[in-house]
Amino acid sequence: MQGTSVRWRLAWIFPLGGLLFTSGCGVIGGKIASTSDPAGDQARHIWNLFVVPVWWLTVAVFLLVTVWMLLNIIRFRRKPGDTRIPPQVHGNTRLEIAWTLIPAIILALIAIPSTRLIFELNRDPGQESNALRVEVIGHQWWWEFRYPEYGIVTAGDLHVVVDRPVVLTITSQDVIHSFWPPRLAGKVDAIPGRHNTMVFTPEETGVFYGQCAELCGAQHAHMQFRVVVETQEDFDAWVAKHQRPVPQPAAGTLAAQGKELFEGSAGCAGCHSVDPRYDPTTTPINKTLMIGPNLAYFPERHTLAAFLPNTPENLHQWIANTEQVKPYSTMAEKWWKIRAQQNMLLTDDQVNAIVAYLESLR
Ligand code: HEC
Ligand SMILES: [Cu+2]
Repeated sequence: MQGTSVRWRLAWIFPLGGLLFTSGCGVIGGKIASTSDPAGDQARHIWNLFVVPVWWLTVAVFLLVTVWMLLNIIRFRRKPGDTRIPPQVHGNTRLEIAWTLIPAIILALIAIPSTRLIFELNRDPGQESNALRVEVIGHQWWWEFRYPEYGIVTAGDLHVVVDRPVVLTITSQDVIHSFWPPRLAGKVDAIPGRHNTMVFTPEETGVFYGQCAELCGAQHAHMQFRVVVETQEDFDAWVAKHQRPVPQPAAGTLAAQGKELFEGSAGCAGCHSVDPRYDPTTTPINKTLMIGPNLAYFPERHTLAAFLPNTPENLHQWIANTEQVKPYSTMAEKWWKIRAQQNMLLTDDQVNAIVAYLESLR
């Protein structure tokens, strides 16, 4: 008796735990990055499919079962003084057929619109749709974005145009990742050697949170991105900027010292380019020019290392303490740790100079 009551008293942990677990979604601009608040056509179709057949059918089943169960519990309660053993029943063919058939029919009802939608979503709208075409490449643990039409390569922030269809060709450089901007579209896997398509039309301007949705290693949770949905005018200005080389720091400035370090003894240029232009004929998709993200116009990005707010303080931390900020990342493993072993970590002044240089790339 005692055991049962303790177990019952602890039962609330399960629904509460479930609630906490499912509410673990990103918050950006004061808004939760929730699939229930779609800002693009694909996310809206998925949400509508979920709400109409799935959610309401589930609610109906839940109410039916609970009410029926409660009625029976009350109706067939043991009365005081009643010591009879109730009739013992075993099996009821009709009942068993019914509770097999009904769920099968419900599942079929859900499956038909779901399957239809899966085939409708991500269908290429064709050349005449004026869609913006972007190549998305997953890396452990950051996202690269290439615009072959404009010869631009960038990382972290995906720039797209409001009310203009986007066709993403998604692949991976290493392991399987999954590209997921919850308020704009569903998930599409990024698989090495495959080019999967995602198609959606953003319906609101703004900055939208995105996340790798496939467990892809130690820093999977820190493999985020942002989708910047802007007007055609703002997008054109962004493209024009990225088609120009980055500004050069004036001679004698701290930034100029930083540039020298970046290209020279600090070893950054071995993995990072600051040339925003990229020639799709010489660097086809899935062949990276550089090991690290392209750093052209880096200050405009919302995130640093795919998860931190992009501030000069965090940038300083990143360069000075890469291993602590994002353990196991390629820059920590192949640069910071090696320099730490050789006692060649940058001095605070050197880091300041490099930060000044990267901050000048705007
Ligand atoms: C061994 C290759 C390598 C070297 C050398 C290297 N990096 Fe990196 N860097 C990377 C990789 C890979 C990432 C992405 C890490 C991640 O987010 O998981 C990165 C990320 C960054 C980022 C964040 C970019 C973004 O879009 O968020 C900055 C800034 C950066 N590195 C600056 C530097 C500087 C400055 C140096 C030299 C002091 C340097 N890196 C040296 C590989 C390298
Ligand atoms: Cu990933």
